[in-house]
Amino acid sequence: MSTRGALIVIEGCDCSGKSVQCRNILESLNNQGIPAELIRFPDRTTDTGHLIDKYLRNTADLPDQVIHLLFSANRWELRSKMENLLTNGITLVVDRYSFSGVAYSYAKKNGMNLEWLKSPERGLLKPDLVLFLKLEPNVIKQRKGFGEERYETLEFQEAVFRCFELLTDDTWKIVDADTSVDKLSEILVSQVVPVVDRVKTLPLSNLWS
Ligand code: NYM
Ligand code: MG
Repeated sequence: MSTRGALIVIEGCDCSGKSVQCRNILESLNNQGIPAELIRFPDRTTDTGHLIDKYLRNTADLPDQVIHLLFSANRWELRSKMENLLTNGITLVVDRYSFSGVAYSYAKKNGMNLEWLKSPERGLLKPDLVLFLKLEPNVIKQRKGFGEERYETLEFQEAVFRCFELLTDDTWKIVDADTSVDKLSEILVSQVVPVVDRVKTLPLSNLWS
């Protein structure tokens, strides 16, 4: 019987080390003979991604509702590709997902309610594991590059962190990211490998449905 790959999501505030960790996890899985690929949201290479990129770099302005739906559309563009890869036995390491979508929008506190924000995400694939890299906004603030894009202020990151907390469920593991890159990679890989094994014969399901 063919087995499926696992859908692993890495979440966190800006500059919490997600991208480096995603690369390290991928390399480690591949070294262990586990076929895996990296996916990153937003995917800035698609048409929706180009507009999202402009918005984040402050060269385009959009209503909060519009950018929220664009981030979601950017995930929907990849849904069938992701399902194909997973059913072909490829594990996906995903740098940000719907949780960033909801947390960053909800943190704006402009009246968009949680149910409305979650709604366009329903029907996307449900992750098997969400690893949340927890880092104090005060530490994040000192990291190289912080402050270059929209959303990258201490106050907003604190609000985003509190919004992420509202989205946790039993698929989440909160990991203290205030440690060395290598140690953190080791911790994350040790969480991922058993999940890859456990979900092999389980069906895929949909998020928030
Ligand atoms: N972001 C990311 C959102 O606001 N909604 C989303 O759905 C996603 C996936 O984009 N500040 C925000 C979080 C980040 C920014 O992501 C770009 P990154 O991983 O920093 O390139
Ligand atoms: Mg960023």
